[in-house]
Amino acid sequence: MSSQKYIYYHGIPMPSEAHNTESLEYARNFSVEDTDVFAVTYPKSGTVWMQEILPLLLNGGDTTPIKTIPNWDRVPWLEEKRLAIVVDKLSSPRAMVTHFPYHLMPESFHTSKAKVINVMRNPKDVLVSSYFFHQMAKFLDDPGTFDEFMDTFLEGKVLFGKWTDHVKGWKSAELGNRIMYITYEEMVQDLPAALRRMADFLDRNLSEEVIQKIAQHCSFGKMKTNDMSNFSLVPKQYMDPDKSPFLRKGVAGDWKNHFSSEQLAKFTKAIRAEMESEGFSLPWSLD
Ligand code: PPS
Repeated sequence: MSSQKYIYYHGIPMPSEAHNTESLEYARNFSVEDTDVFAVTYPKSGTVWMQEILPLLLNGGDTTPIKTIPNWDRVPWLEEKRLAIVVDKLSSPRAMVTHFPYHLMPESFHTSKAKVINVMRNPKDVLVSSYFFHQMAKFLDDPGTFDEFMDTFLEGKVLFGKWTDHVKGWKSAELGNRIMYITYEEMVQDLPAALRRMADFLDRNLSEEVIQKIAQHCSFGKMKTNDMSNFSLVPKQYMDPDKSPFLRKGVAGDWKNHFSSEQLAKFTKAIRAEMESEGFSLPWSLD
């Protein structure tokens, strides 16, 4: 991995464009409040979707934040440089996202009552989404061929390290009823049902009308045309939508259009080997 493009923090590569030593230390020492809500994701698993969903669930469906504040300032990444700049402007309850593995969460997080929604996505679709993202995000390494990138991904030489390590860490987190697990696929299949589950978890009593309104505003089509969420505000030299839009396809199962049978066998074998000693099963079939 190019040494200029990534900073290593506790052995985990993160893009230097958005992270530096100060932002990472700031995150580690961050003072978490009991009312904070974190959406935790491995990259390309639904982070930006949660930046749309959380403000709406927490404020009862008021669309002002999603229409007026860019996603990175509205629901900032815990570990990124922007957090220190916008933290005082966050309304309470604060919503943040993070790609941090569980063991890097701030100390104050562990003693707080802050809640976590962990969104996991089928790793085959994570790989495909990440492959296209590496083509459009100029601050990341060129992914090479899909075959090469699969090896890079399986070796964990990608932003935030191995997918399996991230999932294992968060799945075994001992957070009791402070954590809720959901998959990207459940959200794609029935967004209103996913929103109801999240609203219950966050102790928000929302009417069916509000749930439907939130689902509509968080649909892939609506988010794709929301300039506060589609990264069109980012200069082309950093993110080039002509190579691939950030909101690319928004479906489950696109991997079927990209994996050969040999690649599927290799990918499945590698992920299985990493997961076999775990006490939980993945919510998707790997075959
Ligand atoms: S990042 O870079 O880690 O913040 O990326 P992340 O936001 O986690 O993941 C990007 C993928 O999420 C898809 N996405 C959505 N899918 C369905 N519906 C909605 N509303 C939605 N919003 C974002 C986005 O399109 C990326 O997936 P792919 O497969 O590339 O389309």
